[in-house]
Formats: sequence, C-alpha cells, structure tokens
Amino acid sequence: MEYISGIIEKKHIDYTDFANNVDKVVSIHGIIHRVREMTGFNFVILRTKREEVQCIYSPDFSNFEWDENYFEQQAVVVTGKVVADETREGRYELQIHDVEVVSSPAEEMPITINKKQLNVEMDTNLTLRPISLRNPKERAIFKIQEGIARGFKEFLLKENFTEIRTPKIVFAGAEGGANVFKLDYFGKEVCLTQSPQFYKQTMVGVFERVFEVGPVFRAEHHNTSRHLNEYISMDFEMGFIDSFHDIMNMETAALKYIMNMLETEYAIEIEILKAKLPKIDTIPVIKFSDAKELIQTKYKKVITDFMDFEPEEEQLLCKYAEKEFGSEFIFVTHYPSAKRPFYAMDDANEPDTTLSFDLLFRGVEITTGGQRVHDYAAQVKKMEERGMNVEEFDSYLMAHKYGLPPHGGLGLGLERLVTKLLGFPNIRSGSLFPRDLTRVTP
Ligand code: AMO
Repeated sequence: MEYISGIIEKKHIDYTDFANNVDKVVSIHGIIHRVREMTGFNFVILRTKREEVQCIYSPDFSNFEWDENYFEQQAVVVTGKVVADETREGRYELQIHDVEVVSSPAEEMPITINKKQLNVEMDTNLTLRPISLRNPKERAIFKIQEGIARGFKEFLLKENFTEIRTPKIVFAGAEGGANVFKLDYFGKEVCLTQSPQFYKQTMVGVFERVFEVGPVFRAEHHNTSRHLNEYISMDFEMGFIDSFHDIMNMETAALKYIMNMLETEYAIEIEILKAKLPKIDTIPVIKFSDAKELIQTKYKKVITDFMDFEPEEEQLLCKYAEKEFGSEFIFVTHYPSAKRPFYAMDDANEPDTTLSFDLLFRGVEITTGGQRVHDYAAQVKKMEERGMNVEEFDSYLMAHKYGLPPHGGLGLGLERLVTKLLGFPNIRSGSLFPRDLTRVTP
C-alpha cells in the first residue's frame, strides 16, 4: 500500500535562500522571462514566484551551448553558483552551469510581457489576461491586493472578530434597487448576493463580531471606471457599539494596520509599482449636508443632486481634506435616509439623516458603513413605511425578533481600494479577471 505522509520536499531553492548560499551550487526553477544577449555572455532573467532572478550564461562557467533550444517563456530548472551582484548592492545572481527545460510554449506571445510596463490598451490587457498578468507590474498589483485582504483579516482576528462565509445565492437583494442579478433556482427566482449584509447582522447575534471577505454581485448597467459587476467586498459587523464612531475608529485602525503591513511585507511590490502609500494619522469627518454646502460655497459648484455625491464632488471633498487636514481620506456622515437602505439607523435628532458614513479616498468612495436598526419593532416599522413586504424578510428579521445588541459595520470595496492606492484611473486594473457589461471571459 502506498501512503502519503505530508512531507514536503523542497526540490529547488527560492531566491530568498540565495543570501545563505553564496558561492554554493544550487538549483532554482522559474520561467525564462527575458534573455539579453551581451558580448560574450547572456543575461537570463527568470520569473519566479515573486522575484525576477538574474542568471548569467557564459561559456566561461556554463556546461552547454546556449542555442535555439533555449528561449523565453520556457519553464526551466537552472543549476549554478550563487554570487553577489556587483552592480546592485544586496542582490545576488546565478552563474549558470546547466539548464533543464521542463516545458516549452506552443506559440510565441501575442504581446510583449517582459518589459517593465505592459504597453497595451486596457481592452487588450483584459482580453489577454492569462498572459498579461505575467508582466511583473501587473502581477504585483495582485500581490498588493493579497496584502490588503491579509491585513484586514489579521487585524480583525486580533480584535476578536470571527471570520464567516455566507451564501452567495440569496432570496433578496440587501442593498435594494434594480441592480440585482436574478437567477432560476429549481424553478424559483432567487438572486446573487449584493452584499453579506443580512447574514453579517444575523451573525452579530452569534459571535458579536464577524467579518467576511468575498465576492458580491451588482447588475450595474453602466460602464464606469469605478464599477464592476462582481467585486470583492471586505465586510465587518460588530455588536455593543455606542455609536457609528466605533465603526469609523475600527476602520481607521484597520487601514493603519494594512498600510503598515504593505510597507513592511510588500516592499518588493511597492517598489515595482512605485506606489505611494497614504500616511494615516487622524481622518477628518464631515456631515453630508455640510459637505454639500462646502462644495457649493468653496468650489462654486451648482448642486443638482441633494441626495448623493457626483463623482466630481467626491474628488473636491478629497482635495479639501488633503489641503486642509493633510489627509487623503475623509469620512462623510449623516447621509439622507431616503438614499440609505432600510437597515440603516436614522439619527433621532435629525430623522431625515442616517447614522451612516462613507469613506472617501483619493477622490472615490471606498467604504459605506454605519449603525443598524437593532430593535425588531423599529425595523419592522421602517420597512412598512417603505412599503416593503416584511414577511418576505422573516428569516432576516429572526435575528432582530429574538434580540440583537446595538450594532454596526461596513463594506469596503477591495478593487476600489487597491486601484486608488496604486494610482490607476480604472477599477479594472485592480481586478484579476474583471466582470463588466461586456466581459465574462477570461
Ligand atoms: P455599498 O453598496 O455602498 O454598501 O458598497 C460598499 C462598498 O463596495 C464598493 N462597491 C463597488 N465596487 C466595485 N464595483 C461596484 N459596482 C461597487 N459597488 C460598491 C465601494 C463601496 O463603498 N452593505 C453595505 C455596506 C455596509 O453598510 O456594511 C454596502 O454594500 O467601495
């Protein structure tokens, strides 16, 4: 009988092991990313898990002749001697002794992926995503994306939140509106979740503090640089809050933790992308109505929408926050009740507004959050006033009926955050395989 013991054999070393193997002969594997022919020798750049590794072919120390059998995009195992790179301090390179070709591509790439910058249109980039992502700069974006989600998770676990996974096939859209994907579920009409909202509130009754990082779906019918039809929502929800300020504080602390993690653990990608991380000290807070007034008086803009911000208004607010308070973030609170979902708690002092907020960063809304209605009777009343069929929401309201502490939470769009963090104009740059009006492949 054959048994599997779970012993993981490291067949080849990684670039990070080079420092401990100077002057030793080692093997490393990777993809031949680029070959630069020089006089008398070749630079062979290997694309490995995270780093590009410089190897040198030279008849002086290589045991074979570099000919047409070796070319870019082959998967190879390279054996050679580790030496210090004399032109780049702290870096190492490999003097190639032998190369074993493990796999060769069937065709040449239709685009050049081994230059610093992928010089193709967005459309080509997305159509050829399986290969455009191999460009070091493109893939670095998704390492940063990993870092953000990792920081969010690590931070919340430290704060005693429990990670949950909620269904994506649901009975009703949490955020209301028409942007719900409907689907047939064994003859019954159901939808794809717009947000884990109902379930995260429900789980406050179970764990008090919960979070989830997962896909949500929005049937947005417009093509913009800020909207996707599927995106990753980073959500948390917490009980026993005194006010929605507890939520804004938790988010500010989470963002500080995330930026610190990126700075320390993702320096390679920060350097590749030349990313400018925001400094977060305190984040200014402004009320929605005051923000509208400010935009009108300070920036002389004629307000046409009194219920929400136009993209340009969000940009102006961020400009204001940066100029006045040196912050690239700004919280806007007390959004009009009419524009917020039924679960948002109204402000007792100004019932037309909600105890909710948005967080704007570098000109775009990246988060919505706030305090929720936790009292059963109050929630039913608010739903009835909105003409909703309360019975349809029985399973959600069970949490309220049998008791929930005062609670609140937020949803942070991962792609919006990573896109703004890295200074890209279009959200598609921050999505691995974006889903938009025209794209369901690759
Ligand atoms: P909201 O609908 O405002 O709130 O969404 C929260 C955050 O998700 C991001 N986002 C999007 N990202 C990409 N494409 C889209 N189409 C898109 N729509 C939204 C934004 C936004 O700030 N349940 C509430 C959150 C809560 O109160 O806990 C909700 O989903 O970054």
